[in-house]
Order: sequence, then structure tokens, then C-alpha cells
Amino acid sequence: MKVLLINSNLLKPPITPLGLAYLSSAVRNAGHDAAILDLNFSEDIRGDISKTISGFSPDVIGISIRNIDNATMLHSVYFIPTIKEIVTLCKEFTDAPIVLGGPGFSMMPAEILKELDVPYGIVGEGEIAFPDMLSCLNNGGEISKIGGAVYRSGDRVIKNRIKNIPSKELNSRPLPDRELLDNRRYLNDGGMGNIQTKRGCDRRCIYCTYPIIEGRKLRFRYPKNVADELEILINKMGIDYLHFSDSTFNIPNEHAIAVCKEMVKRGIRVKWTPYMSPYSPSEELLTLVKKTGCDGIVFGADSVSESMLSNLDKEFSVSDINMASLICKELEIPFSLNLLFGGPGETKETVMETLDNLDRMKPIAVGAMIGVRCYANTKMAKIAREQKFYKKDDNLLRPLYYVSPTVDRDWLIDTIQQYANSHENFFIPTSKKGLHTDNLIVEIFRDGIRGPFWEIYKEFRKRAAAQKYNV
Ligand code: B12
Ligand code: SF4
Repeated sequence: MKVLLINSNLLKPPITPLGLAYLSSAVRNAGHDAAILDLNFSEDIRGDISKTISGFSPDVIGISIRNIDNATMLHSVYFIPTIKEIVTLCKEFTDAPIVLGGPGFSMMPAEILKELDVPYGIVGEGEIAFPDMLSCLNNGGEISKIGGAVYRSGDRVIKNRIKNIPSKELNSRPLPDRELLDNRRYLNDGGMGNIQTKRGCDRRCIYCTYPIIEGRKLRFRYPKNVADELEILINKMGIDYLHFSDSTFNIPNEHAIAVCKEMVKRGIRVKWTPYMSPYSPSEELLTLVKKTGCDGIVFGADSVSESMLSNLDKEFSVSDINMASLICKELEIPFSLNLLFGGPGETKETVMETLDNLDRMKPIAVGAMIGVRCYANTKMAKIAREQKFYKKDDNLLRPLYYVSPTVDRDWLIDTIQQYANSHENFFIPTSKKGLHTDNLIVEIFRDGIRGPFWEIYKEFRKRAAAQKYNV
């Protein structure tokens, strides 16, 4: 079959659609012909969709939905209407069935299928389920047997149980096929490449969708398998900066250590940055992380108030955050603490406790979000519903943010903004689309500047001020 894969993510700076690279491998491996239409670089979406469809004549179209919205309460942007336009254009130029997938889709599949009026989707990993779906569409097999398939039956949406790819199989599958992507442009405009060392997260932080997207069971790539891909990225593709895209790189420590040890053994050194948990990152791991070239760690701390950590169901304490900060300082590893203000039970006291602790810990950077985006099927959504933030029938596809009634919302926004104004190392998403999204950042990457988000954002502030750019 001829399978057209479409990247519907238009946000800049662009992020290599790693999921589509995995999918393209799987589709080709199953004997089909794959093409990618990457709308991120399109200057004429209608023209490009029309041209690609008439030139390639796809039998099936797979559309990847990464972002539903920008998850930024202060400047909320909702992307589903734009994605709907893309779907409508595809339907205008072909009758080929459309299948949706991707992290954004997996979070709210039934709602998106209905909203976009599309017949099929895959929740979670697509490497096995999508080729199975292709066979069904080709030979009339039973979609009800495909793990993670979602499909419409009259007014109803049926969701099959997800079958995650077991560790062993994850390692025997082909590496992501980036051949159909404009990798040079992703590096130049996006400032980094990406790689995954495992899938899943077994924790239960109240607002988080990662376990919904990737599954709760951790599945590991063998360190050798990760190192093979790293060598291709660095030596063959010239990638000079990498984001390790695992939900949390150091859960568990042992696998992260094994990956770093393999990198050291093979002499792989590259600048890179991971998301980490402040939950006991061992000195051994942090030493290895530095040795392999990591130039900044983003700790998903969420708060530095003991009661807030407990309310968010984080499994670490303020003293863990303190310990992680101390080790990083001792080893001279730059790090940021990413925070989330306004969660259940937040009060003036908990906010001040966090800010006081920050003054004491002095991280190189702080990335702060205000308001918690409520996603379906999370404990956060349940709490917000109980507190009447939304009605029973609201589906949460349109962004809904929770700020605890125990703190005054205006006071919270003012206090955090004032703190940010007086602390150079403190960043809140100030550009209209969010912390990681802006064309001015593309210019910075094009100038060859690389680094963790705070280094890029410092440069952003400098240039924005010089250009009298409204941030
Ligand atoms: C790493 C990451 C980042 C890094 C990316 C670095 C990089 N260079 O790669 C950084 C920090 C830069 C980032 C930024 C942002 N991110 Co982010 N990010 C992630 C994260 C943790 C992993 C994404 C990833 O790479 N996965 C690995 C690949 C291999 O998996 P995958 O894409 O899911 O693909 C698989 C399946 O989904 C499926 N699949 C994919 N496409 C398709 C298509 C079809 C047809 C089918 C059948 C299947 C299928 O098969 C694939 C293989 O198994 C996810 C959360 C998560 N755990 O998924 C959030 C996540 C995607 N990000 C999110 C958001 C909001 C953002 C930002 C908008 C934040 C901001 N305001 O700045 C920006 C957007 C940037 C952009 N240009 O798009 C949200 C999106 C949800 C939403 N609210 O819309 C997520 C889900 C996190 C969350 N719950 O809040 N992000
Ligand atoms: S916040 Fe991090 S540790 Fe918690 S569930 Fe999400 S990915 Fe896992």
C-alpha cells in the first residue's frame, strides 16, 4: 500500500517528529511504500497537501497529532482547529482513509476522532498497531483485534485495549527511519536532535499524561541499541545537540547509568540534555551524565514546598530536591528546576515556601508554569470536576486550567511575575505560544547557538530587548 504520513505540528522552533520516523520504519518494514508530508516547513499548506496527494496517490493517510494546545495558561493557544483544516483538505483531495495517532491524539482519542470527523486512530505506540491497521484496511481484517485501535461505530467510539511493545521486541525492531525527514533543517532551525532510551513511566503524578501516552510499564532499550543510534545521529548525520526525550531519564537510575556507561565505553560524547526527576539521582549517574557531555539537566520538581509535593503525588521531598541540587553544584552541572504553580492546596504560604527555597538552592534556572492543564483520565481532572471547574459533559479537549481556590489567582500571577522580573534565572512562558515556541528562537538556532533552554532563552531576552520585541 502507499502510505502518506503527515506531520501536523506547525510550531516553531521545529521538533524532529521522532514518532513519525519510528512509524515510517515500521510501515516500510511491513512492505509498504511510505512518504512523509512535513507541514512544519510548508509555506502553502493547501498547495502542498494537494500536490503530495495527487503525486503520491496514497491508499491511506496517517496524521500525527503532537500538540492539542500549548499547555500555557497565560497565553493559551488551541491547535485542534488548524489540524481540522488539514484533515478537511486531505478529504477534499482524496477518499483514502485517515488514521490519527501521536501523543496529543493518545491523550483524548475519542474526543479528537469525533471533533475531526475521522474514522480511525491508534492510541500509544504505532509501530505494530499501524501496520496491523493497514492490513485490515487492505484485506478487510478485524480492527477489533488491534491493540490501541480506536474507531467509530455509528455515534459511538470504540477503544481497544492497548498492547505495549515488550522490551525485547523494542530492541529487535528497526531504528527510527529519519530518511524521509529534512534532518538538516530540523537541526538548523530546531537546534537539536532527539532520541529515546526507553518508554513508559510508572509514577502517578496527579496531572500527568505521560503514563497514558507511553504506558505505565517501563520498557527499556538495550544500551548498545541506544549507542548504535547515537553513533548514526552524531557521526553520520552531524547532530551536535540532543534532547533525550524519555519521560524521565533517571527513572530508574540503573538504566540511565547503563546507557551512559555504554556511551563512555564507545567514546560517544555529545552535548545533550534530559528531563530528570530529583528523586535520588545518584552521584554515579550525575558524574557519568557530565562525562558524556550533558550540559544541563531539567529537573521536573513542580514545587519546592513539602505539602505541594505531597498534593501533586510526587514521590520525592524538598530534601531530595536539595540533595540533587547539591550534587549538581558539586559536579558543576548546570540545572533548572521546572515548577508548576497553582495545584491543589496551593496557598500564599506554599508559594512563598517555594520561592524562599529557590533563593536558598540557587538553581541556574527555573522554568515556571502557572495553572495546571487538566487532561481527561487524570486525578487532576477528577479534583477539578469535584471542585466544579467544569461540567460533567465538558470533554477537556479545549484547554482548561486549574488554579486552586485556596490561592488568589491574580495574586499568584503577580507574585510569580514579579519574582521573575527580579530574578534573571527565572523563566515563565512569556512569548505568545510558550516557552519553547517562537520564531526568534529559530533565528538563535540558525546562528548555531546550542544549549539547554535557559541559555537559549537568555539569548532570546537579549535579542528581544534589542529589537524592542514584545515578549
Ligand atoms: C520530549 C518532549 C518535549 C521536548 C522535545 C525535544 C525534542 N527535540 O524532541 C521539548 C521540551 C522541546 C518539548 C516542547 C514542547 N512540548 Co513536549 N513533550 C515531550 C515528550 C516528553 C516526549 C515526546 C516524544 O519525543 N516522544 C517520543 C516519540 C517516539 O513518541 P511519539 O511522538 O509519541 O510517537 C509514537 C506514538 O505517539 C505513535 N504515533 C506518533 N505519530 C503517529 C501518527 C500515526 C498516524 C499513528 C498511527 C501513530 C503515531 O507512534 C510513535 C511510535 O511509537 C511528550 C510527552 C510524552 N511522553 O509523549 C511531551 C508533549 C508532547 N509536549 C507537549 C507540549 C504541550 C509541548 C510544548 C507546546 C510546550 C510549550 N508550551 O512550549 C512544546 C512544543 C514544541 C513543538 N515545537 O512542538 C504536550 C502535548 C499535549 C498538549 N497539551 O497538547 C506533551 C504530550 C506533554 C504534556 N502532556 O503536556 N516537548
Ligand atoms: S511527572 Fe514525570 S514522574 Fe510524574 S508521572 Fe509524569 S513523567 Fe512520570
